[in-house]
Amino acid sequence: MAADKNNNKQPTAAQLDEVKEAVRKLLHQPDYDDGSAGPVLVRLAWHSAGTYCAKTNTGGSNGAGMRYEKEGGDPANAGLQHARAFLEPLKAKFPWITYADLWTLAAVVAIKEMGGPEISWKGGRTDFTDDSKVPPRGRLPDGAQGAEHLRFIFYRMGFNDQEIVALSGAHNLGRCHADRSGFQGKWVNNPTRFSNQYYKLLLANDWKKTTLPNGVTQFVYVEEEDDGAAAAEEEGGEKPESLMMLPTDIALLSDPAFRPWVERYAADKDLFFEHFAAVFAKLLELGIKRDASGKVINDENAEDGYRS
Ligand code: DDH
Repeated sequence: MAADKNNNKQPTAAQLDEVKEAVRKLLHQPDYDDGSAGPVLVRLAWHSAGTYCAKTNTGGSNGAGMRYEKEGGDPANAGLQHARAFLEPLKAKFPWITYADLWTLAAVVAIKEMGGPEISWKGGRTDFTDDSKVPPRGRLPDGAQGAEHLRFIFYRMGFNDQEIVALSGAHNLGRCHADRSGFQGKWVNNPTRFSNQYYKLLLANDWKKTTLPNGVTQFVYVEEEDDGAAAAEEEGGEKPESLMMLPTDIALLSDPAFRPWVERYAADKDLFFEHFAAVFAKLLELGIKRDASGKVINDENAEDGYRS
């Protein structure tokens, strides 16, 4: 009898715990960026899901299309090969999990481990077996643009203004790399600790437009040198790195519908954590159809999610 594609074998809780533990163990990467694989893993999950188009029901985290050049080679995804490489040994160790599930689960584990909220995650995503269903390039946001672009991109996925601001709080984590996106620097002083610092800094500082040597425009804030920093410098320590914001981050401040949410999240960390957990879980589910029991309903061309 032909296998029922909707009846894919789900991993046990114990099996998933093993994967989660393995993700936790790989987060500490002393020679990579700020010492953690966490931020780039979060970005991998976001870019895998952020291609979703509600109108055509295409894109989204199902399929793990970034393994193919068509999506992986999108300049918007530059640098995410590092995230995929971090997870490759886990895929080898736990071959029963699909890439699409592993990438999304890793982000949820990383956010929690970096001090963020618990995010609900469901498995059952499948991996495409060729690139025919990989979404077209150009669906991810361009940091050089403004509020209109943010709405164009995120409304396409089915998000509203509040959700756009909550999702943007992921920029508490990680940094920009000139050789990946053209932008340079981190948003907050501790980029491996999940917090609402991003919103506080957005509001508190006077962000100055600057053009980098590569011609890219971003916003910077150079911290006033306090006595501590001056002393550290005298002792041969390094000057604190100036923080940055993308033009799209600054758009959250100037837009009348976005700004009140920036203010609320800056003032109330618990509210931000609660809203972020909800919106990140929604992001990871875009385009995934489930039956009443939560099992993924595959279409006829997809591979089974789980193989023993
Ligand atoms: Fe982002 N992001 N992002 N971002 N993002 C970059 C880095 C990281 C935009 C542009 C950039 C989200 C939304 C937006 C993370 C998570 C999320 C970089 C730097 C650019 C550019 C890449 C590089 O040079 O390596 C823009 C534009 C938007 C928008 O329009 C709202 C969202 C929604 C998330 C999310 O996770 C929910 C993370 C994490 C990073 C840090 C990556 C790293 O390697 O460190």
